[in-house]
Amino acid sequence: MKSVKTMLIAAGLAALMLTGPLSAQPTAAPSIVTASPAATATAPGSGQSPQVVGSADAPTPAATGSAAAGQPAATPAKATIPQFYQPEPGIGQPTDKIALQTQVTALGLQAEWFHNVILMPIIIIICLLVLVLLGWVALRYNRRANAVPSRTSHNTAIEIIWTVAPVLILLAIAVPSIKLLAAQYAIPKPDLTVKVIGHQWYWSYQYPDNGDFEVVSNILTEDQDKAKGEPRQLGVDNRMVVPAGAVVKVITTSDDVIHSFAVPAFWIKMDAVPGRLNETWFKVDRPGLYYGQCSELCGARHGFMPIAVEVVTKPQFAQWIAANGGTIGKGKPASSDATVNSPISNPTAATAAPTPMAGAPSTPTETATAPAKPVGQPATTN
Ligand SMILES: [Cu+2]
Repeated sequence: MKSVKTMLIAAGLAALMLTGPLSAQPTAAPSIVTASPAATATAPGSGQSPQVVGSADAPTPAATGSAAAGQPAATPAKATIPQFYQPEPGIGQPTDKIALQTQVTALGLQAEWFHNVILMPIIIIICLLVLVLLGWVALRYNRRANAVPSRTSHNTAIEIIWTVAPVLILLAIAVPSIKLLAAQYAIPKPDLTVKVIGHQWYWSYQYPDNGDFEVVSNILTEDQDKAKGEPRQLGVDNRMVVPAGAVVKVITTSDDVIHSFAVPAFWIKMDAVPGRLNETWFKVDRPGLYYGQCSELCGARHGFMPIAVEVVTKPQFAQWIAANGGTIGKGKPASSDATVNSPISNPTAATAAPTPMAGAPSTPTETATAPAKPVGQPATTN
């Protein structure tokens, strides 16, 4: 059985090398070969989620360049998993204006203020000052206008000014900057933990607090985007769903190369590194649909692994958890409890999240992805 599978994968690889010179780099070939035992080892570990088994195998056929290869695995779930919100122009997706996306988290608003009120005025003033000085020097002190130049070589007052002024400017920037940076890393007590795993080239989301099911999220085709009214190349078949008003801790990791989980409207961007757990967080009060993209060049289809985060009400979240076969709290069916994410009803939230260290797999969550770690050889394939 195993050898048949290995032969199939080997045949696929041979075809890949003949047909796809771009993706079949010499470094990629051996690493995918080792993927065959890893992929079979992954299947039992993630046995509770049939979606995973199918899509754990997906990268190999997907490497042939067919976007549809990753799709069938997730299709069975699609019919029953509810989607609550439609995309809204100007919210959670790119717009025509030259500005940051509308921020929907407190940190995002803080960052937007820092950008608009501190950084932009300072840089505009500096640019204008330099422009005026250059123009003044060019016009007033050129050879014709100023045939006999001054011999002055030092001016203590000016030297003090041009040393002290930049120091003051840097201090004015440093204070709000460091405050913002610190706030991004000070994760409040989470109401929900979601483990985000990057794959070449799709995302999967594990919900360790809710029965540890996994959602596999693949990009939609352009026709599907049009039919569903999703923005081009941002629509996905299965979205990451979180409740509004909950502190969501996001743990990022990868099973092949380095990806980066970024949602501009939340002001988050965190690398997903194989063999490591990084963490970030967000809290969104406004229900809606927000898009992001992988933001670390991760291979041929890097541009085709969008992120769609749906922020829903708590009853909707309970409904979504139930539809995925998950649980609320310890073993309670999701549908019976609307207070999904209060830390009281969900005591595992704080403890389930592993600390962000690379180490031996200890939780079921980790063992599900750990066998795939050697696959990527990230340093070379990225
Ligand atoms: Cu990526």
